[in-house]
Amino acid sequence: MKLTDNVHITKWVDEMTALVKPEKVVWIDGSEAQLEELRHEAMATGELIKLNEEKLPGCYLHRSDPNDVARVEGRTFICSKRQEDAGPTNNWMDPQEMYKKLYEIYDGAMAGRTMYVIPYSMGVVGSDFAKYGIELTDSIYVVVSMAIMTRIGKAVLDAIGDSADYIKGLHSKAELDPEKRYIVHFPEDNTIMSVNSGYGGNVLLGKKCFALRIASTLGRNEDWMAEHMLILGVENPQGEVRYVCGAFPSACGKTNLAMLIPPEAYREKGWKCWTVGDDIAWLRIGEDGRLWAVNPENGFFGVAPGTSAKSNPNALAATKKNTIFTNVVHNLDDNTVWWEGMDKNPPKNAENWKGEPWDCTDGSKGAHPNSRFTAPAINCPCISSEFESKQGVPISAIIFGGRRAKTAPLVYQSRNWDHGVFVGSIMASETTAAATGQVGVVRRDPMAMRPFCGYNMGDYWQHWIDMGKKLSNPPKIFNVNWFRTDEQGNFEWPGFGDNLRVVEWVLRRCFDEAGAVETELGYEPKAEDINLDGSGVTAETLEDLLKVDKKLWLEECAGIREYYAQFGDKLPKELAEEIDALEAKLSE
Ligand code: GTP
Ligand code: SPV
Ligand code: MN
Repeated sequence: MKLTDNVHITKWVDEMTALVKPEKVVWIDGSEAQLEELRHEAMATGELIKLNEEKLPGCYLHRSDPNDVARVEGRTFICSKRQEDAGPTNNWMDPQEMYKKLYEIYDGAMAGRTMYVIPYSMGVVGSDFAKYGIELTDSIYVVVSMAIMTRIGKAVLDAIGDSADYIKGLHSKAELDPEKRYIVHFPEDNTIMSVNSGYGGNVLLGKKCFALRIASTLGRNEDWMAEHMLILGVENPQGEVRYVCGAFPSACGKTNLAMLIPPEAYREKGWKCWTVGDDIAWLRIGEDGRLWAVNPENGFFGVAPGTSAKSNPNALAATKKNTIFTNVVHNLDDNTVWWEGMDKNPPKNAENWKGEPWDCTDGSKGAHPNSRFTAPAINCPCISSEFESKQGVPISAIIFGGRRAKTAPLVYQSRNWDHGVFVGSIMASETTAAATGQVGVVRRDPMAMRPFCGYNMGDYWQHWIDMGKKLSNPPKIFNVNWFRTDEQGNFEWPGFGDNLRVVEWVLRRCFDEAGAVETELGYEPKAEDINLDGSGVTAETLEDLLKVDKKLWLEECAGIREYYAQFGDKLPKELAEEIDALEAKLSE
């Protein structure tokens, strides 16, 4: 039964139905009864495995195809009419050509299957910030995951009313053929098409496809920003909560920073941290001239390996009920899950992420390095009271960061907004398992948006600069690196909860409460400006972590120039001036 009379929706659903030819069409109303029915259906086919109801109530294990475990950046396209609007960092094809190619693949792709129609909202339904989408899919895993990650159902259709203002999304697992796998965005048509994949980042279309690639384009046209950022509230002993956004590339620590537990010495004094978001921020200019952030998501699609009671107890706690685990170890003794880094007791009687018998002593990994949990945000013990706030939270600082074994210091502050945009634009990080391809190679990932910017990156930088001009009270911009290593390759900074020591300095800088010294890169704390009490880090190590190696940075400048060159005259003049200025300072 159709749940709406909106002709813009019904006409499109009918057209897509005629294309993919499902056996039946089911509209998702968002009721628990309907979702429960679907979970049962998925259990019968093995698509979901019900886990131990006492230990993990409402939790399921899902396995994606072994050839389909991460985002496929090489097969992700931005199909704007003009190639220059997609820019050099995106794959591009002429929209008409791409539609033709995709329609051939979609033709009859859902034959014999059910097509689900999922109305969903990014943001609180009915709020000024919310944007709506409809995803058509032949996967129950997608339906039940979207029910965690977004707000779904009839209420969304009611909010859309008879408007044509919604994002169209068509997903089909089709044959899961990696050669015919495409994740395609038509920003000029507000349309997303994803085919031949079943992996979260490729198929939960509200997330990277809509909330970043399509939304970044909307934001450019409507004077706001869609960013790959966590949103964290830090409450000091005086009870003031100050908010920061952090843009780190995939699997570089956003979820961990967003759910940070203060070190003991901080907890004793009354410091607390609150999670507003762990992956995506939509940012707008408030009437007060500050930047305000909302998290458009409703759940966490977090990296499982490494998540433990020690590293991130809040994330672990969030996964204890109503969670879907993907590609982790199945402990057959008590029907629970496990992954590398959870604890030191891998299960003896278990299946690995592929569902094969797994011997934890044979040296093979039990969980896929990009295995994930899909958990409701409300499960998180430190979820912010502002999580559902309609206007969002005011941002004091933006923190960029990446994985750099050398080069980038522990922390530095930019001189001003434009210089901060420069700092974001020159981000580089070692690649991770979040996307297919080589792991551990340094690549440029401006603002952690390289895989997610829906238009020309040069225009995107210009948009950042333009937004700065419209903010009378802009956030201060910083860069951090938790991943500097010593000669032996060990991390020099303890990271995780201890990152609050750096964030404290960052926030104090925003309120003129902390000192700094000027370096070639910007402002850095003096070693005594960072509280090391109980961290085990010596002042000497901290000094080392803050050191700027001029020779390495001059090499970095050459790399930045080479990277910038591909943008031609799309490179904002402000950034061209900043690289000149940096090189001049390093050459003094
Ligand atoms: P996406 O969900 O892919 O966008 O990733 P994310 O940025 O949320 O990354 P996440 O917080 O899940 O961290 C990924 C990996 O980085 C995990 O293996 C963590 O253990 C590791 N990590 C996170 N924070 C730190 C840190 O402060 N220091 C070190 N050394 N590792 C960290
Ligand atoms: C990322 O890769 O940045 C993620 C996971 O947050 S995915 O949804 O796969 O993009
Ligand atoms: Mn992410």
